[in-house]
Amino acid sequence: MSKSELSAKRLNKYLMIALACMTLIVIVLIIAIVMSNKDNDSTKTAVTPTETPGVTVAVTDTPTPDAEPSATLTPTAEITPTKETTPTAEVTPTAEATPTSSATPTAEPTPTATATPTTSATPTTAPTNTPTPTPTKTETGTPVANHGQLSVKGTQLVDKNGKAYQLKGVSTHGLQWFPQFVCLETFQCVRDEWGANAVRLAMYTDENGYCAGGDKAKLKALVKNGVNYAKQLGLYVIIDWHILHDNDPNQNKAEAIAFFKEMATEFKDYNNVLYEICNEPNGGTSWSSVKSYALEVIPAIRAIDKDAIIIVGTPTWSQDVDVAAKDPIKGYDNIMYALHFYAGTHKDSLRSKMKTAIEAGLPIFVSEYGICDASGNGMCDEAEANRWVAFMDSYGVSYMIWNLANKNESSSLIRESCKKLSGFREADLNQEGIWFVKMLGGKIPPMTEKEKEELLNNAGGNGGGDVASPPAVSAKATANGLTVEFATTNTWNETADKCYQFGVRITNGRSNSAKNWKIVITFNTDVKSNNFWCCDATCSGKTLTLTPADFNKSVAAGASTMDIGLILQSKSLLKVESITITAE
Ligand code: IDC
Repeated sequence: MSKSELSAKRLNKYLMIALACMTLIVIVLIIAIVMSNKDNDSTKTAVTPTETPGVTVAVTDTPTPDAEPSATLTPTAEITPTKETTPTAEVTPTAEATPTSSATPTAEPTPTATATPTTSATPTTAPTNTPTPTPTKTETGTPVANHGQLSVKGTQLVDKNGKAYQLKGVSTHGLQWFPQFVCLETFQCVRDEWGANAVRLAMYTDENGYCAGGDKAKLKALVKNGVNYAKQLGLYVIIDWHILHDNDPNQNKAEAIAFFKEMATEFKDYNNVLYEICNEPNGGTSWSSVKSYALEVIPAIRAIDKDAIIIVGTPTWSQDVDVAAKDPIKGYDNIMYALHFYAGTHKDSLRSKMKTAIEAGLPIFVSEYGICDASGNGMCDEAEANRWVAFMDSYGVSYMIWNLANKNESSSLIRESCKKLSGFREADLNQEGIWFVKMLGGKIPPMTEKEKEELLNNAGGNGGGDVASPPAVSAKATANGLTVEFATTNTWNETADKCYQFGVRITNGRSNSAKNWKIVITFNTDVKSNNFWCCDATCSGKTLTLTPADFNKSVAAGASTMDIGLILQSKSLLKVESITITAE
């Protein structure tokens, strides 16, 4: 071995040792790094599917054959179950399904419990929670801000964009009797909580009204304030020259012209005012007489206010629209004709007059209606009222309910016992009021069982019989084409007894007459009756049996009985347990 061979061999040996040392160092370093990672990064241990539920979801949802666990196990954004199973965007009925949030400008921003189905992931829950939409409730902004100056196009009321628009609102009672409800607070409640878009100011001419000894200045101030409150709230407002017992508007024509000139001067630049120039001509006043009155009042208004809607009353308490349709007022735009109904009294035959008139081209405005009888009292007929609403809606007709007051009568929306001016609960309203708010899709707190009971117990607390038509006791049954409706019209306490006044109505839906009808009602407790009319009533324990009087033994096909009623007394609160009707 040469000297050079020897040194090369030695060099190789050193190199091998150096390499071995370096390999050792690298191994030690790798072990150190691995160990330190193991301590610091706990997610690396979470790769075992059994260790965290999150992993199980990931693996089953996205079966990745890939051996690299960290890639499949940490895509939280896509896999998190909450994201997939709560499609908040579709399910939560925000803007469309809960009108409270977008529609009522101020009222209740909190959606109701039923309307936020956060617990359910099925998108079908949204439609079932959708209340009946009404023009005012589905919009943001006030009715007047959205719809501006109204006008008449053909038979239809239209808004500033020429689109069909319905006013659905409330008429005050006589301003001389119930001035307190003409206030910002009540009107705001009517708009935001009840869902109305218009108010009507009923200024009686007779009965201590404007032309019969009433305080003219005060009445005019009420009208002007009322219009300004409505303007402030973006509500439409009807100024109603409320003739009634003074039959013919010509009786006070000069006063009417002066009044409307003053109003038109004051409000010519407002876009929310409508004028109703004669509530209900009656007492044989003919259409030609009404028309000649209108032909003097309309030009007086038009000379000042060029475009406001003017509503003209029609004969027979604003029912003879068919007569007016044959001879309408010519030469003026934006004229409408009043039709008034009370669902307890007026039914199909009045609707057919309305249909005839509209089809003949007459623009109709229902500037007053009630769901009780035409006296403004008696039983409410919700089924008939609903038929009217559907009918008016189908023709795009506007309607204003009678009345915004707390008088002891069925047509007063507010109970006599309620002295509030806003924030009404169901317990504060009469049957007509509750029906109205529901019909408009408004939102008010419902009546609790306790409130129902309290209402009955307090009835009569200030003299007896002061609660009109509490909804506490009512029943309805249909059998063999016959329907019987049984409802409280009044309640009060008498010493140890609870007293209930009931109205009863039988409707014969058969094609032949029904004879010798018999109604049997069973209550939860014993009842007695000493007072009944248009029927015969006998009580035995918990059972009441009603049979006809001499004159109503037979109910014609399609007809309803009228005026059957009775007073029942019991020791405790009444509940109907069963009701049957039979007839030959
Ligand atoms: C009624 C009121 C009642 C008042 C009476 C006065 O409800 O409290 O004592 O007027 O005359 C109408 C009239 C409207 C009536 C209403 C109910 O426009 O003034 O109100 N009605 O009778 N037309 C048909 C019914």
